[in-house]
Amino acid sequence: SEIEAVMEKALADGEFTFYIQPKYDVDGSRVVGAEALARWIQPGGKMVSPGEFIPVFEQNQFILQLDEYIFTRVCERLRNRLEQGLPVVTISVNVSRVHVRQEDFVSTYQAIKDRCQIPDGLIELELTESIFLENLDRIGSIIRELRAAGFGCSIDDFGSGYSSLNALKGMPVNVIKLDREFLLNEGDTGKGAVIVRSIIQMAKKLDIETVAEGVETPEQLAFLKDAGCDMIQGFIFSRPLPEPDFARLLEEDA
Ligand code: G
Ligand code: G
Ligand code: MN
Ligand code: NA
Repeated sequence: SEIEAVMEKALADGEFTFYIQPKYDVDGSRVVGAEALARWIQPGGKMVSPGEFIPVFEQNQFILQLDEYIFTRVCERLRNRLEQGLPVVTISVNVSRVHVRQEDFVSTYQAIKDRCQIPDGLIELELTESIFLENLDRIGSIIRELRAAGFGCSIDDFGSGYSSLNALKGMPVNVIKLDREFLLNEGDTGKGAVIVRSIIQMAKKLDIETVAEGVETPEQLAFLKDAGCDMIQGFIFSRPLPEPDFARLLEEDA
């Protein structure tokens, strides 16, 4: 494909970068974390959306290189801010399920974290719910290794399709990210609302924090606050921002 013809050169030329979307407390008064999201900005300024390139890169394995590249850039940025004494929050980075089939995934990520001297807990790795389709024993042991290496771990897109609640038993994740689909076209009375409330209650009992994604309206926010959701990520508070804009936000917040 067209994308495949240029992807390696694009990576080498620095066309890939990341935006950062803040996560807020339910009152929207404090930035409590953030997610790094890959962006491909081609010469001339054309932005290719992740929706176009991530599926292609998952097919051809190039996602392994892109994820590691984004993760490395985020670690370097954090190191730089820590050295300057600037405020930081926990940043989550997406990891494709393709990684969990690689023998050296955990050791590679740990080596980058160590090289950048990132304190434990400052990076969270987001594993999409579709990892539940992989070997569950293997996923469980990878998550345990990641936690032991000082990474936070979240299940992204939780509830979008594959979740088996039973699988959570063997997965010591510390965060669940509720899929945006839950919030679409729903008041706080529909079946979706009952399910969201139940997931949040279950998560609390399992000592797992919850993030609601794609929150856009005051009604959704009020519902999530009432349901006891811990963190809000969505356009209602902020879009994904270029890194310098996010940095400014943190410094104003501090
Ligand atoms: O930023 P946006 O909402 O358009 O992202 C679209 C999708 O791309 C999301 O599902 C997100 O998880 C995925 N995505 C964004 N950045 C990365 C990345 O660095 N690695 C992987 N594997 N997926 C990403
Ligand atoms: O990794 P994940 O699939 O969770 O990626 C989050 C995606 O959701 C990104 O593409 C981001 O741009 C998008 N997003 C974040 N907040 C909102 C929102 O409030 N509404 C919509 N429609 N998309 C959002
Ligand atoms: Mn994500
Ligand atoms: Na998601």
